[in-house]
Amino acid sequence: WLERLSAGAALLHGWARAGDAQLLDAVEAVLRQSPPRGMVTPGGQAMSVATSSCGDWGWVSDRRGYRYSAVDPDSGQAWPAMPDPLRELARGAAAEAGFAGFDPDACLINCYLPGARMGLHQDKDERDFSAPIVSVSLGLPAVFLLGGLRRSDKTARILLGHGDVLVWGGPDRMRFHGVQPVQPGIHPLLGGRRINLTFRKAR
Ligand code: MD5
Ligand code: FE
Repeated sequence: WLERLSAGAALLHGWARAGDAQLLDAVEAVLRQSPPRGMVTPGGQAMSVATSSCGDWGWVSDRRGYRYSAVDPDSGQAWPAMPDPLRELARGAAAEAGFAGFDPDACLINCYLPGARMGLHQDKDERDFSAPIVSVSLGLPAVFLLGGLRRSDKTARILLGHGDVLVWGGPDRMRFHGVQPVQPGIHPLLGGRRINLTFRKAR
């Protein structure tokens, strides 16, 4: 069911559950071509989340900064194409939340093992902030932190389980957000990990 969190943000509970095995197969195929890897922030901090991408653009971070790249810096090749089931899931979820016509050109794949977390940040490396962002959670649950437009705004905690899909657009697109450390556990399909797919219009 659709839970409206605010004017531009919706949580589609369990939206990605129905096709989860096919979805995971497609994600695993991408990860064989471009395996998840640790990245460092421009400040030199190692990120605890391992990251890959598919689609025309992939998000990368290193000492030179955050940016979108058409090439996987590890393989020297283009990122794997965005599999149709992923694209269709993102388009369908966006439309359900009121953003018909969403056409993502980047899918960031965040792989969390127990203890991995993501600090409070905004997504602002994209060229056009008018497009929404669609986030799909798979595997172990995580506590998502949803803040406001200033870093100091207080955060709400939202539990994200397997198959939950969040859509952020309009005034909510630029909220600060993060993920608390993932707790150990075993998910029947994914085992001891959480994977988050983040679909974006990068360029
Ligand atoms: C995750 N990933 O669970 C999250 C899901 C990232 C990231 O944050 O940057 O890779 S995406 C959550 C999100 C995206 C855009 C806007 C907002 C939340 N928001 O306004 O709260 O790995
Ligand atoms: Fe983010």
